Amino acid sequence: MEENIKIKTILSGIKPTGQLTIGNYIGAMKNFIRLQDDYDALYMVVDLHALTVPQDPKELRQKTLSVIAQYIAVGLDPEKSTLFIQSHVTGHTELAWVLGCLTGLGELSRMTQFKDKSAKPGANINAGLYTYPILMASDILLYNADLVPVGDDQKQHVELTRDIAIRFNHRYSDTFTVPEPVIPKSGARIMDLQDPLSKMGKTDSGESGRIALIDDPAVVAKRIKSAVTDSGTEIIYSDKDEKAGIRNLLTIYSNLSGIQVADLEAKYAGKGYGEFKKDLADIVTQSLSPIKQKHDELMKNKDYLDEVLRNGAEKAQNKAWKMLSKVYRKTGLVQLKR
Ligand code: AQP
Repeated sequence: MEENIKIKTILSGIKPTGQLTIGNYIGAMKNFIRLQDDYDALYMVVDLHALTVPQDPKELRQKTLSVIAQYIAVGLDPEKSTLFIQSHVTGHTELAWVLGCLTGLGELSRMTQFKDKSAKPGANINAGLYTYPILMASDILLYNADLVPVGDDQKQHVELTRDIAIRFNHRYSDTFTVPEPVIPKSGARIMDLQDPLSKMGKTDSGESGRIALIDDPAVVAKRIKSAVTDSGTEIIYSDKDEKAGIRNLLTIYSNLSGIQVADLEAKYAGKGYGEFKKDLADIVTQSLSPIKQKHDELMKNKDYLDEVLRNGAEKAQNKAWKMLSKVYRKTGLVQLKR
């Protein structure tokens, strides 16, 4: 008899708060692509999360579509993966309410990302920024995801999601799959080119500290050339803070070229930072040029993007309704007879 094997679900999302960086690509999207063949893959643009910081409505719409175009441009195939926009599916915010009633204020206050973002001068510390991890838990649990590919900075939020899932299952009955984060061994935290002790962020890094997937090649070359290094000469991967700049550039080089860091150290032994940076700029522009080209083409074909999003929303919504109704039933909310 044929065995009925359940295909595992993989899910992740990116906030359309700015242009996607090579940090998003190396830390998360490369795993999105790698895993889409073997899993029921759902990748969304988490536009509701973007509202935790003030957004210009017109720009937000444009950036959201641009992220979908970048998903496809990097190699996500709408025939294999469900690509959708979070706000197109009813259920994310509803489930977040239920989960919020199971989450302690102390747990939210311990989230490093909240502490970092709210400590920034002039930060807009709103309730959404604080409760964001609950909405993220809801995004994941609504689809019973087994695996969540993320960069290092999101690990704590996935851990909170696991705690909430376990708590719900314990209080009611077994309902949610407890998800596992998938974090790359190398490149889980790509650093700011100007401040290599801080994460490269879409909004937190200044323009010269980040490289966007759709930056022009000349801009990419300039940013790499002006990346902060150190007063030494050695191109080595060292944990020392003063080598943070070179360590970050080696990580980017290795991830985009597929060459091991040790081989890069050997290749550049006795050579200067200038030559290393020039080669790295070539590697980065070669990797990003086809992505930019494909993205720009897709952005001219809004009908196609609309169709992808319509199909994605429909597939995701079917799953979301089922889960939400199960959760409402288990928590004791009255359901109408069909
Ligand atoms: N620098 C990074 N290195 C490795 N992975 C990263 N990710 C983000 N930055 C890096 C991973 O990309 C996925 C999507 O993240 P996000 O953009 O939705 O949220 P974020 O983690 O809060 O990233 P930003 O760039 O800092 O967002 P802004 O500046 O808009 O607040 C996640 O898996 C993340 O780990």
